[in-house]
Amino acid sequence: MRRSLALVLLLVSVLVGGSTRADDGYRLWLKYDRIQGAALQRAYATAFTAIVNTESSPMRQVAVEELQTGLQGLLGTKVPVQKQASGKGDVVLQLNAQEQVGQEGYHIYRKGNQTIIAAKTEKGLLYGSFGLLRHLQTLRPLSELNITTSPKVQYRVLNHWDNPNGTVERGYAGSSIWKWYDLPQVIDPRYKEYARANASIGINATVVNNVNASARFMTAEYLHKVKALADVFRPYGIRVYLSVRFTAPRNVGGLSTADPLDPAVQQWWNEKVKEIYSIIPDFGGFVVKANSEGEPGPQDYNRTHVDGANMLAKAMAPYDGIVMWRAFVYKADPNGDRYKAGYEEFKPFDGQFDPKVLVQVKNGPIDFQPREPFSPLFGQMPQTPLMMEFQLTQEYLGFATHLVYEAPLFKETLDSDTYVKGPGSTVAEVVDGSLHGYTRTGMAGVSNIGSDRNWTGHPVGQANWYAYGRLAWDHTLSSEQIAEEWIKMTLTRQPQAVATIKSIFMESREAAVNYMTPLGLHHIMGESIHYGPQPWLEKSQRPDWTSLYYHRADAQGIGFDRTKTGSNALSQYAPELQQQWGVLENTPEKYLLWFHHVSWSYKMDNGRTLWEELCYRYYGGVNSVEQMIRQWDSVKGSVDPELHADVASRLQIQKREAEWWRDACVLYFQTYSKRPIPDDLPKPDRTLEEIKELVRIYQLR
Ligand code: GCW
Repeated sequence: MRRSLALVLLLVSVLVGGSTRADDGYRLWLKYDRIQGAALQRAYATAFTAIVNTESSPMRQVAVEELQTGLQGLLGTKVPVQKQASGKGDVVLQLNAQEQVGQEGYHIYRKGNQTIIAAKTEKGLLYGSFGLLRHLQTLRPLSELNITTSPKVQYRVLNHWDNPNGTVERGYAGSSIWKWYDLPQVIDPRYKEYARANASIGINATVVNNVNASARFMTAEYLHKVKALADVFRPYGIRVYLSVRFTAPRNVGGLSTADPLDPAVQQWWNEKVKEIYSIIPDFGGFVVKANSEGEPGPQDYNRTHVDGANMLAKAMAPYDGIVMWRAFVYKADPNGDRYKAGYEEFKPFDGQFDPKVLVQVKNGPIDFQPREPFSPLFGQMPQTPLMMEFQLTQEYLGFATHLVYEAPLFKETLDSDTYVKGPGSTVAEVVDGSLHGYTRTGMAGVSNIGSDRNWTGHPVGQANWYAYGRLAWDHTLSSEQIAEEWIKMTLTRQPQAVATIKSIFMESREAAVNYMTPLGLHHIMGESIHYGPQPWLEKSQRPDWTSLYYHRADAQGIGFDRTKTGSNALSQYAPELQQQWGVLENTPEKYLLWFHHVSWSYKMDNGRTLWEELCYRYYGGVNSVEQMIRQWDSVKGSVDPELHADVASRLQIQKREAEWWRDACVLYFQTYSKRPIPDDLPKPDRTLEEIKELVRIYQLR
């Protein structure tokens, strides 16, 4: 009885109210909710009364479908699609070879009462359609409808670290969205939503499996599953790529070796690639993690990265595919410096890779820390296209419990000056090819997407996916602008609330750096799981997996000397940077402990000692989170209640964990500094042993 009453009520509320359902985040930033405000509503409604499309093709069809859905949602009226222009209120999709845009770019402009989306290719039309909708979703005036834009890099890639069993390495948003056991017969509707979201920000490549790769994906059985995904993604301009296990010829090919110089191995790969293209004609190519963290690679056969990468590139020769070879390598050497490993192994190979190879480099030299200087490889391999690899999933940024808007992190790396061709030779210009004239360019982001209803676990994780795509398209966009777009498209369009949320976003990354790893500390997190603080980690399977290896705290001070008196990792950078970062007084405080072992009594710019400043940073980080909580509270009426409550609860966890970090690090480093916590700061109300116990609980099996 009760149940049927509830059902009736539900039905009535859906019929009457339409949107009584709370916002669960599933629609991402493609919400298209009705625009409020009479003036803008009127202006938009008369400007867009029909969609004019003369050709039919799968890509045009999805562009038109998106425009129709979007306009209907935003304007509240159905907008018809027609073949003929009506002269006013038309949105016209127009191919035009003369447009001054790149192959994927577009030009949107007003011509009389019409809006023209012009491009050289259908892909440009697709991106332009999303571009127009974004303009309206963010409430920009019609008078500003004159947009010319083309992507700055060619391969705009999402890397999924998704395993065949449905788990996601470093994934915090549920399980994999790929249902390998159901494919190819069952096509989850999510695949299409995923493609729409990516197309809307210009992502054109997806690597669907983990770089710690299973050879399974090289079997016909699995290639047909991958093909089913490729078929869904194709109209959205997205090509599918696979991570390969270097020993696949042995694992699934029946060969006794995977030596890249062995003719039988080469033959196997040639045939495998041929088979792949017969199944997926627009297959994008391979990603390879070789001789890194135990993964197999050419060095197992006394061959080099070049031998391995070029063998795969040769197999790709007849096709339009590429090989993305990762430079994330380091050896367990207690006397070495992991910082230097990528450069040492790869720099000597500059100019030797096949033209189809891009070397994929993580933004920093260690591993996606809250803050890292840019990897010294950028700028130092002028003859080898280097791709940027960012991490969207928050492996070192508090998983899905911390609100950290990552665009400022991405921008910090991209805007860094390498000085390799004089001042102003930024990392972004290395990556977009303009500095060294790379013929291929790319950016990869390690995905934060999972099966959670809202895709990313933390609702703000969506903003990181969004920001990554926008920056891969155009690295000159500002973090603020991207934040504002996403907030307006996803959370609220009320100006005051937008401003407040934007300010939360903009302070969030620095807050995390302060409560986790201020002043250039790095790699002091929980062992293996990478959750919570563990600066006291002194022993592990490998020396470079401990915390001590990195912070080097002792009675005198703290930090890793990477100058000439230490590991001299600095020698891998341009002389200008060696001079800046090599001298303690000239080193930006944010990088201090990356490059110097600094005395506890060292005087900082503000007159405090290093020890005092370290304490203030940790306490400041927690204060920032408290401030974020208050700010988020203040926008309660402007954001969907369910979503608001979700973020509010996560902020509470973030505060609790920021306090762990603070207490753990201050108390632990105090055992070396032997100095008091400054008087005006409250003392931790627990002991170091108590926090150690907390961290231990999370590491129990
Ligand atoms: O960040 C580290 C992660 C590993 C990951 C590795 C990599 C896929 O802890 O889980 O493995 O980097 O980038 O290869």
